[in-house]
Amino acid sequence: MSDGSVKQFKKEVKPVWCPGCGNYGVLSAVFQAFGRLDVPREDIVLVSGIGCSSRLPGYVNVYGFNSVHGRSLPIATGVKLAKPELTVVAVGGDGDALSIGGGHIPHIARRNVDITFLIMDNSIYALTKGQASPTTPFDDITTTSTYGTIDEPLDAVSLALAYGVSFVARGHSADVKHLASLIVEGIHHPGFALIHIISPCITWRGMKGYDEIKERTYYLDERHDPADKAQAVAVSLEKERLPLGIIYRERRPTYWERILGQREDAKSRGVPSIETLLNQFVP
Ligand SMILES: Cc1ncc(C[n+]2csc(CCOP(=O)(O)OP(=O)(O)O)c2C)c(N)n1
Ligand code: SF4
Repeated sequence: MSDGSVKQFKKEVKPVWCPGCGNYGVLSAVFQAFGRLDVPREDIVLVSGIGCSSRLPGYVNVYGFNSVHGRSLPIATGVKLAKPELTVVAVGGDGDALSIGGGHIPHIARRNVDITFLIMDNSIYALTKGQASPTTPFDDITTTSTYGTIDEPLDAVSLALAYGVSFVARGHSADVKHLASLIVEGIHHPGFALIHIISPCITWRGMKGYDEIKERTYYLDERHDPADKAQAVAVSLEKERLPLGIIYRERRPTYWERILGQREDAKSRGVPSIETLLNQFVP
């Protein structure tokens, strides 16, 4: 059983992220959150795609899977369904989550698989050297948009609400304590939890990321009711200052609960088990 300490989750391996990268804040929040879970290390799995942010599982002393670009969610789903008792957390960048991997979000949302997805959004493809990503703001200069981007950016929170994700939150890497609380809440939520994390890349987008975070965000207070979808959609559409905290939360059956329900239903109707069916073909 976990002794609740953060130290047990730290590895000897030192992160190779640039000094000042927002990913350090996310890593600290993950350490703090895991320390508060009361779940043994060997029952936690971190799954990522490819990118600077997707290196995170390599730095945490739990089971980790560094998969291929954009495929963390299908792999995390497989892990969770094979061993539902595990705590499964998927992590990755905005490119990984919303571009190449974007097609997986609606399906995990409608199935409500009980995993937590941390989208570390730095608005750039950082590992591959600064190309415009699906969340790069309009008109920004990047290595692939030297005259400014001409694409509108995607918003992870609005997408999550439209897809029917049952837990939607936003935090940022400069407020580790707040982010750790969101991660704990997301993991405790029975169902798919998507946490959008503003996590600046200082190398390809500069230090302005940190100054802008405080100016461009505000914390939701008790006037916000996360059970009210209309209110959640309304705050998600605010663009001048982005809301931070739990934006939406809904309890509905998880995929595993539905599987168990269907199994019980089949049993009560006398449908033979898989073992019985297989035994008919095995001499
Ligand atoms: C199938 C495939 N396509 C493209 C790549 C190249 N690639 C590696 S990481 C990456 C983008 C990383 O950006 P993001 O997911 O936003 O993460 P960040 O590095 O910014 O944390 C790309 C395009 C790849 N590895 N595999
Ligand atoms: S390139 Fe950007 S995202 Fe990657 S480690 Fe450096 S600061 Fe972080």
